Amino acid sequence: MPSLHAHRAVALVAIVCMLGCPQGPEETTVDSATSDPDESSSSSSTGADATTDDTTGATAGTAGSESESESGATTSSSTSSTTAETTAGQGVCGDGEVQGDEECDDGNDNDLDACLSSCVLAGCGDGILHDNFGEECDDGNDVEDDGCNSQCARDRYVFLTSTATGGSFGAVSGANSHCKSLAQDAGLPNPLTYRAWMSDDIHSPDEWFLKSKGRYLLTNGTVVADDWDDLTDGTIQNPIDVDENGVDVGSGAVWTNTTPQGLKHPESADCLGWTTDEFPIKGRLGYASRVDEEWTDAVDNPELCAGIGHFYCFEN
Ligand SMILES: [Ca+2]
Ligand SMILES: [Ca+2]
Ligand SMILES: [Ca+2]
Ligand SMILES: [Ca+2]
Repeated sequence: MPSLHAHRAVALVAIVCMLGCPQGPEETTVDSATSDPDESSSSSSTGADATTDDTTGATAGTAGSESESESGATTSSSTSSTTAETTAGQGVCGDGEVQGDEECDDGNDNDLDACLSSCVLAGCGDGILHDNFGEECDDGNDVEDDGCNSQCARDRYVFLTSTATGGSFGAVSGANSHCKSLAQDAGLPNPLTYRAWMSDDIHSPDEWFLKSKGRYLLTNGTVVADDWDDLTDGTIQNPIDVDENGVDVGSGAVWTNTTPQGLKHPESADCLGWTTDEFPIKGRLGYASRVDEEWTDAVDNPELCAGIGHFYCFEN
């Protein structure tokens, strides 16, 4: 066993010296030859040059590789130390990489996309309107009754038409046009979005209306419902008895043919698609003074189309 170790030791020394024992006897000889004044300067110089070249080459190579190695090590340690500091800190918002407390970092200054320039995810309540994400408004607060609620849904107006008519008014589209016209004349916001709360024999508000998460208000500010679900749950908070100008009409029949859920009434009666007021054709209506289901579906329905009714107009 010891002899085996000895062999290995010798072999290792041999390998080590083959790879790098620069102070070999030949070089020493050359060095002494170089230092010999009798040698011609050229040969000495040549020898010295050769030796120096070798040595310099080796040294330069070693120095170079050491230098590279050191410089590489220095660079990489410097980089990793920088990275470590950055990771440990808040990072740099805007560099395109998510670090520290950043929720996101898309590397741009666009606040209208999914990541704000402050590296916070865009959303309802940040005070920036993101209609591309379904926000109707964003007032940056959680106050529900200031026109923009905590779900970023805005208020919508509802009114009872100041006018009334028999059951012939050019179909639901005629009623819609009348709602738009009255809303526009009254200076209400988004007048061209208005629709009549009305069904014909086929369609209904459930299909036509945007099911808002925001409030429905009378034009005098009174709350009718907190949202679509509240509007269609069978009762409303206050009667829809105020017209487009904020005037309290008080009561009146209203053409609807619509259930409290916003659907076409199962026993549909719509004055032949709201195109006739001739006897004995009938239509269904609601009562403007009511908050129970009779607001849209009166118990004594249907009524003759020769009677007079208002419309409920909703901002959509
Ligand atoms: Ca960043
Ligand atoms: Ca952005
Ligand atoms: Ca927003
Ligand atoms: Ca608000």
